[in-house]
Formats: sequence, structure tokens, C-alpha cells
Amino acid sequence: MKRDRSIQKKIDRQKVVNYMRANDLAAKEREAALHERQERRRKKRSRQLIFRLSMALLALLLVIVAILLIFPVYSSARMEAGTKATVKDFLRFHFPNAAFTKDSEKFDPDVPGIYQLQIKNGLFQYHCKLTIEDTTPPELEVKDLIAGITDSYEVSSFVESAEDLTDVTVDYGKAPDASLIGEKQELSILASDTAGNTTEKKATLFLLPIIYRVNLEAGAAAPDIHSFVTDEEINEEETYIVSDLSAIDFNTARENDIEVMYQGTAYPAKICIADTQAPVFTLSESFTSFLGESIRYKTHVTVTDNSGAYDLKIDTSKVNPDAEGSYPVVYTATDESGNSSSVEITLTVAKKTADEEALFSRVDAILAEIINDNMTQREKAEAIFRYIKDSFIFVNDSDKSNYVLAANTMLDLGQGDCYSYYAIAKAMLTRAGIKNMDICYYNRPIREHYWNLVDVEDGHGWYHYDTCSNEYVPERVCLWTTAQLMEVNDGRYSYDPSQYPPIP
Ligand SMILES: [Ca+2]
Ligand SMILES: [Ca+2]
Repeated sequence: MKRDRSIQKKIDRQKVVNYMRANDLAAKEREAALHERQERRRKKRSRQLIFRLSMALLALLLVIVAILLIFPVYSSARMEAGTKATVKDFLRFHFPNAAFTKDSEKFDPDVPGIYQLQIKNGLFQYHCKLTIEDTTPPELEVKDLIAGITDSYEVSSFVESAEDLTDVTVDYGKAPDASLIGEKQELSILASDTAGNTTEKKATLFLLPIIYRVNLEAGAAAPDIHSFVTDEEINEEETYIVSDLSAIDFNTARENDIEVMYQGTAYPAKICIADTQAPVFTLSESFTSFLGESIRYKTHVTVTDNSGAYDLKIDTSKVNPDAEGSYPVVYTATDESGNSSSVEITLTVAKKTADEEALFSRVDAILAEIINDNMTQREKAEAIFRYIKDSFIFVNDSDKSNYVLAANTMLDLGQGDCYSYYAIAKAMLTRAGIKNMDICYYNRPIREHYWNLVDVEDGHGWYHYDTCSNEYVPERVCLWTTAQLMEVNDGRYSYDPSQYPPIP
């Protein structure tokens, strides 16, 4: 019986344990289920939050896009004057087809003001108020001024530059005192734009008791002290030019700084040389040149200028040196100060001719003017000599292939060398019926010289006759004896006597 109760107790304890275990398991399962439910709810709430935030963001973006689409243009804009602006500067977005309409007020970016603008973009038109304002003061550069006793000056004399997008007015901040002569005074200069912005700069004025600037034309003589003072009488010990004026080039346009003593005090002064006179053509003659020869453009003009220096340009663009004809040639001389003058001459390009008949008819026409039948042979030879001396100029060049060609060329060009002079003399003497002969000293390349022998039938026989005109033949060798000729012979007349008949 006792054992049965013990067994029964064991069984009961086991039941209690089992029951407790079963109860514990159920509790854990319930807890797990609860946790799972809570997790599901938390995840759901997160998803809902993300969804709502996304929706809100999307809505915000839609609103922004809508605003930009409906209002793509700034309703008002401000711009500093001088800023370049196009329709793009008034758009929130880049719209390639946006443009100002005809209703827009025209605006100049340099002119301050308020402008009503209309901008069209697609089907829509927008309004924008543009304010152009000037808040930038003018840029002002001033200079110090020295003024002589006869100079006038005003506020603009002190201004090197005054720049602003709008009009600038310049005025004194502190005005000069005209009674302060001989000492420097400080002024202030004000520059104001139309918007009222101002800039102030200091400048110095030095009023002199003398004439500060003496103006001269290039080539003028040096001035003396009286050019710098207004006093009629001066004490030359106290008032004089200090600087050495011989160091100044009075031909060149330039401002030269000098120093002048006036009543014992030294002052600065200037000698201002200007060149206002254009170069002058003292010779400009039409001339002939022959096919195949180089054209001597420069020998037919001479130019002078008061400055002593000039540049000569020759326009030969209308000349065809390979075709006979007459062509204009323009010479333009320009001095260093830019004064210039021009002349036009005619260049004749001709074929060189050795036509003797043509030469004789040309020579006959000249002789008809200078000799007549009442003249003696000597008088005729002298008339021909004078004509040749007066009519041709010497250049160190000629074609010496034959005298006819040389004489024709001399008549065409008006110039030639000793061979040309000999040739024209030969043609004229011959056509005048005067007996003549060629003579030369020939020792190339050292020296050669050509002249004529003439017999005027006065019983003397041959005379020397040299019409050539240049610095080496300064004499008038007209019907000279050999003794006369040898007195001036420096070598050019050293002919070989054995080649010629006796020349008394
Ligand atoms: Ca301004
Ligand atoms: Ca000049």
C-alpha cells in the first residue's frame, strides 16, 4: 500500500513535469508567432514610408518641372551697363528657339534704364523687366601741366583720358589759382558719369613767367631769348637761354626740352619743331626709254623737303617695258611727318633707231632754228656748241655701237655721255656743212673720251671741239688749239697724234 502511494506520487510528479513542459513550449510558440507578426508590421510600415516619400519627391519634381515649363523666363533681371546680353541670359533653361519679340523695347547695354522685354518660346510668350544700371565710376587718367605766360588752359588740358560707358563730364574739384606764377600748385580733377558716379585725381599745374613752347617749322633758324619772353627789354645777365641750341636738329619734327633763365630763375621750355610742308618736286620731266634697256626712273625727278629727308615711291604699275607706248608714271614723295606730294610724268617706251635719214631730218629742224646763211662757219659752229651745251645733260652711259644710234638716242632722252655729245655734234656739224672729224682717247677700262675736230675754213686747219658737259669737262672747249687743250689735259685728251692729221 505504501509502495503504491509512492508510485502514484511519482506518476503525479511526472504528469506535472510533462504539463509544465507542454505549457512552456506553447508559450514559446506564441512568442515566436507574436514576433513574426511584429516584424511583418514593421516591414510594411517601412515600405509604406518609402512609398510615401517617393511619391512626395515625385510630386515635388513634377511641381518644379511644371513651374519651369510654365515660367522659363526670369520675370526681372539686373545688368551692369556695358555687359553683353542675349535672350539666353533671361532664360532659366536653354531653349534654342527662344527669341525677343517685336514688342520688346530696344535696349543698348551701354545705356542705363528700365526696359520691358517680351520673349517668345514655342507657343508661349513671357515678360521680363530688364534694369540696366551704371554703378561703375569713370576711369580717369590725368597729367600735370606746365603753362607759359601766353598759354590758356582749361580742365580738359589736365585729362589724359576719361572713359565710361556713359558720357563723362570733367570738372575741377580744386580749381587753379592764376596768380600763382613761378610755383607748382596741386589741383583736383573730377570725372562724373551720367549716373552720378565720380572719380577724383590729383594733378599739378606749373604756371611760368615765360613763353613755354616756341613752335617752328622744320628747317627754321634757331630762336633767341626774345622768342621766350614777352618783355621788350631784358637784362641779358639774368635772362638768357641756358641750353646749347646747337645740339638741336632743326630739320627734324620733334619737341626739344630746353632751359631758360628768366630774371635769375631757371624754367623749363620747349622748342617744338613741326614739319607741315610737303616735299617739292623741283624737276619732273617726261622721258623716253628704249626696249630692252633698264628704265632709269630716278634720273628724271628731283625732290627737296624742308626737313631734308623724304621717301620717294614710284608707281610704275601702268608701264609695260616690253611694248612701245606712252605710260603714266606717278612719283610720290613723303616726308617723315607724313606730308606728301605727287607728280605724274609720261614714260615713252620706244625702239632704238639707227635711221640716219630720220636723224638728219631731226637735226635739220634744230639747225633751222639756230643758224642761218648769213653766219660764218665759225659762228655756226659756235651756235651749235651753245645749243648742245644748253640742251642735254650728262649721264655716264650710252650705246656706242654707232654714232647715228647714239645721236638719235641723245635727242630722244635729252641725255648721254661723251660719246653721245660727240655723236650729236657730228650730226649737227655735218648737216650744217662744217668739216669735222672724230677723235678719241681710248684706254679702256682706265679711261676713254670722245670729242670732235672741226675745220671752220678760217685758214687755221683743225680745232678741238668738245661739247660734253660734266664736272670733268668744266671748260668750254670750242674751237681750241692743241696747245690750249693740253693746258687743261688731265689725261682725258691724251690722244695718239699719229692717228690724226696735224692739229695746230
Ligand atoms: Ca559709369
Ligand atoms: Ca616736309
